Amino acid sequence: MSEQQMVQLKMEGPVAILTLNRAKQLNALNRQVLTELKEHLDALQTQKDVRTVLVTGDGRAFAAGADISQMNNLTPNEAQEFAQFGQSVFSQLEALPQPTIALVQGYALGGGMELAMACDVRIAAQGAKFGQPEVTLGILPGFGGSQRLPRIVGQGRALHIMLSGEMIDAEQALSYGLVTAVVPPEQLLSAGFEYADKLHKLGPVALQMVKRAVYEGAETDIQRGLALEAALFGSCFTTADREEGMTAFLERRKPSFTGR
Ligand code: CO8
Repeated sequence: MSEQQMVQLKMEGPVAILTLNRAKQLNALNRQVLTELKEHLDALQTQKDVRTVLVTGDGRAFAAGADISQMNNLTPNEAQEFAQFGQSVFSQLEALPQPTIALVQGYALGGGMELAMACDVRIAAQGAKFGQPEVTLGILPGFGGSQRLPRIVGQGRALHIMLSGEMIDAEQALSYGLVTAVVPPEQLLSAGFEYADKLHKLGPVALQMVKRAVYEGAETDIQRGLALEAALFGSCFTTADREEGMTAFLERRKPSFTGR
């Protein structure tokens, strides 16, 4: 891993916290940030003891977008390659077996908002600002925003956000369904841990199946999506967690899942 540590990984029991650590530049996403993020994801995706991943930013921004000073001199081919690199890192984040929660304080703009959207759940601090201001720079979102935003908030709202380039506040993001909760800034991290605690009482295999059904199903038509759901449903019946969950219900006790 690079010595500068633009992305920190901290473990707190079963929770991994990924923190963008470039506060002076409002956590602008340059190649090094994305590379370090990828290195952490490479490690996390095989760590079964990690049950939830929180993604957050240090300072007064979650992330204010891709690094404009680094993008400014790119050739068309280099720009396409950079977009593909960022997309692949965010797709890797989305495909993590563990649930991921973006904890957004301050600005989540451009690539920063796209990073938040590659997480499964988003919680905002009061005062957070979201936006896809790429059009103000003469570009369009390039780290997956044009694809994920319509899937999350619907085409009309997504087009409004991307065409206007205007920021929306945390309350509006809540009303759009872009975030699921808005909390006081000082409670943002604890809100992430509380959410993680709730997930840890559930079977990790079932959570993983939900992610796969949603994300892989979104890539296909409804008939194939339904077939995928049925196949995943069937495979749950090979797990000890399914047996424990149903037996515990019938015995009127709390289940104790083992992740098998
Ligand atoms: N890139 C590089 N540096 C940035 C960025 C950024 N996106 N955002 C902020 N910074 C830097 C500033 O340059 C400044 O640095 P310095 O102190 O050295 O001058 C520092 O962070 C603090 O920023 P400001 O002084 O501007 O702080 P303000 O509080 O005045 O303003 C804003 C905060 C409103 C967030 C403002 O910084 C801003 O508008 N930032 C840019 C937001 C933006 O346009 N983001 C979208 C970028 S494009 C993108 O994300 C596309 C993703 C896909 C790329 C595909 C690859 C080709």
